[in-house]
Amino acid sequence: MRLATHWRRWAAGTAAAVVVLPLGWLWYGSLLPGEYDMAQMGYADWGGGPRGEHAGMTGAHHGTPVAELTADPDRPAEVRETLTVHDDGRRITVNGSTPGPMIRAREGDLVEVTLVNDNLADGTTLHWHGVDVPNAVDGVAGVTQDAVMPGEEHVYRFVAEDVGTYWYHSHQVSHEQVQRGLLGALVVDPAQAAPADVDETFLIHRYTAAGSLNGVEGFTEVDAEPGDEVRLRLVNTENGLATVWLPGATFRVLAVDGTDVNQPGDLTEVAIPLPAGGRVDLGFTVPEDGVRVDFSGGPSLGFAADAPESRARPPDEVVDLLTYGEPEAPPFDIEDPDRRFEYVIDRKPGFLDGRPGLWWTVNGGIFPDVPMYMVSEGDVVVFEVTNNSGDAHPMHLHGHHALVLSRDGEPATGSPWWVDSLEVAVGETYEVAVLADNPGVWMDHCHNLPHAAEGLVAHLMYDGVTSSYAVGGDHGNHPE
Ligand SMILES: [Cu+2]
Repeated sequence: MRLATHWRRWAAGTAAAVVVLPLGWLWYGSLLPGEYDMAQMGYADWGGGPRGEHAGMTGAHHGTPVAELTADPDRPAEVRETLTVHDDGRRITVNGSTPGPMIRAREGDLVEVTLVNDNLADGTTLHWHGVDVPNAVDGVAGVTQDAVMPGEEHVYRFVAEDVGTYWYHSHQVSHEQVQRGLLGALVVDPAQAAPADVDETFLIHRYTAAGSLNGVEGFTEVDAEPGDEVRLRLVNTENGLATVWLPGATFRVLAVDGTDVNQPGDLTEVAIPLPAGGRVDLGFTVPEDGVRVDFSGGPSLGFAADAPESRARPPDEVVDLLTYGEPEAPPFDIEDPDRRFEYVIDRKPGFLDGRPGLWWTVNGGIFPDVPMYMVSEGDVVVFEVTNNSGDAHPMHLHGHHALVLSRDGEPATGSPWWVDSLEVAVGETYEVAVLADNPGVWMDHCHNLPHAAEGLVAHLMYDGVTSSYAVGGDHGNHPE
């Protein structure tokens, strides 16, 4: 009897050890050091124990520091703004409001923005979403700068070469700061082009459960007359897909993620899905009885139209940008890419910095065991992005425009479809091509920002570039 009890205890103890010891090892091995250099991840061979202990984190390779990848420091700015961010306990405002002021530039202008952190205890940054800025001003805490602490300032300078509709937002603790309002629009007008009669920009955002347009829930009347040509710029600053529809109206999708669509055709009774982080510019002529624009989450717009008595449901059909518009030759050779990368998104149980959970994986690894996609300047790079994770992901590559080549093996046949924010639905595979023409270390992450905070982050990094910053550390850099 005694022997049997001992035996049982020994067996139970051994069984527990068999389970617990490897789990403990996985847990221990997942711990991130207090500070780590993102740029070293491409070279690091993580050993056991807290990450980075064995990784030789300090200055192991040579190259141009990220901080030196700037616009011409001697060129005076055409557009100058100061943006002061303030936490009022409920929302984060920019110059006293959220959304913050729109920054409007003309193609070729040098834009200089001074960020002032009034009182954001976590620190903050500004990221220029969709604009191919020099890497030093990409605004990612711990990768391209240190978080700007209360009382500090930081200057961003870039030439507005990319015409179109963009936005700015925090990239420090971004899953909180963006949702609470640290965001605004950035529009770059072409050097020469006649403006539309009505040119309006709306940021779609959920401060609460209800959707809002430029901070206004419900109906917004836009100043317009029948016969006006309208350019309606829409920015989805939420974490999920937004749906937009224009009941009964004829319209065109003029631009996607800032880039004009080639020969866009007329559309009626189709919904427009807008990924998190993404933008569309819609064009229409206001008819006699006006135009109404409806949005998922509740808000709506009226152009010479009254508030709807009851909101229409979105049309079943959606515009498919894979086939919309007319094709055009791409500006670089996509037939024979220099590099092909896989970006496979999935989920698995494990530890993220010591926390157990069901975490996102990239190519099978939980952050930071994810690829550092290494490229050389001038490379044509094809990414195959596959989503096996059971949830949709709006994928956002910094510093580059990506050209969609195919979806689930079906080639793109419409207008060149350039994206920086691409919705990859459950089970989908997209092939996109990128010209590596902007040296630096660039995030390539999910713009459902809580997902990014849960590790759905990888980086594109150029040969010959070294980071100047570290995640964690004295500055508390936490980009997601
Ligand atoms: Cu995601």
